[in-house]
Amino acid sequence: MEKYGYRFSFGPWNIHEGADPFGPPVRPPRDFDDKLTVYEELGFEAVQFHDDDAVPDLDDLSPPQIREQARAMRQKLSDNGLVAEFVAPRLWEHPMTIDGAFTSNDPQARAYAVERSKKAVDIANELDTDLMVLWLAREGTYMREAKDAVRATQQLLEAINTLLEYDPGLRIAIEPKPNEPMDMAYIPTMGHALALGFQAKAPDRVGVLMETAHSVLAGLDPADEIGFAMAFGKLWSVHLNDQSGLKFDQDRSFGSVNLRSAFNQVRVLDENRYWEVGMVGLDVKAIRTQPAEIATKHLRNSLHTFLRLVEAVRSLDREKINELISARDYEELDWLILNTLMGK
Ligand code: 3MF
Ligand code: MG
Repeated sequence: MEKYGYRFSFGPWNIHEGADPFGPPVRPPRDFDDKLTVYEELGFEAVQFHDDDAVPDLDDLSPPQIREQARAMRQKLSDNGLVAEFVAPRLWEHPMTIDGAFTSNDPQARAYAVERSKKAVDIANELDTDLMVLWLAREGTYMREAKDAVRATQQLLEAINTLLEYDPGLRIAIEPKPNEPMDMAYIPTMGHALALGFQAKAPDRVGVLMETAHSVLAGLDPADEIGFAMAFGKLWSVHLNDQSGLKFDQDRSFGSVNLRSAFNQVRVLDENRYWEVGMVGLDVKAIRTQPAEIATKHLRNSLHTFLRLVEAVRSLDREKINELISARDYEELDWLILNTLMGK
């Protein structure tokens, strides 16, 4: 399989049991070691981690115990020919984060969030990655009057500064999402994430992760969100997937809902040499109906769709496109793209 210089990653949560808010799991859990075998089988080279994917129950462990377990995980990765892409602190499940993590109204909860994130940095170091992803899941409101948006923004900045200071080699990629689990999130779009990063103490070490479904949920174009971040050299990771309109976060296979949008995401990534700066992360979930023994096809499909779209982008007749642009014949350009997507 020609990969055109791209490296692919996903997280262990992308092989999951199919539970949703209305029903229990429909597939048995696969243990982590078993999931690791899927990576090579499907052509992936890197693992995305939540801190507790790498070190389970880390809240109950001391920093040296955490480091030791993370080292064991690194060994396991290298035994499987894999590397870690990033570590993300899971700041949305512990009772301390019910009212938010870095922006909680409770100072003890805020302290917990910072301590937990420092542990995630330690894990990243042991896993030999300099990248932390911050999905600010519970930083926002259900009840607008319960929080102060100015103060919350400053608290987020302080937390980021604390982490940058804690590890001078750390890079942070903020993953914006407009809602879910919160009604309204404080960092809903690429613009918000980048603005926060530019204000940080070490702005060169703060970038972003663009997730397709999150951009669609914000009513924005994922390819333009990618382009905006790449214009500043700030796109350090992606969660490519798909999303059918404004509903719950679906994490559908890449390109399966809106192939033209997927094409344009690949186009902007490829034209700007994304393979040189980041990995292609696929944050996709099998739909609930998929039988357990064949529940990794969403990963296969997403990776192959990406590669097929790279081929489509590189096959475009640039001269012809420039002619059509000069003639302002965008209808013909439309037809050219549709034909490319339909296989002529
Ligand atoms: C939520 C997400 C998350 C994040 C992950 C890493 C479970 O909508 O997309 O995936 O991507 O926590 O930051
Ligand atoms: Mg994601």
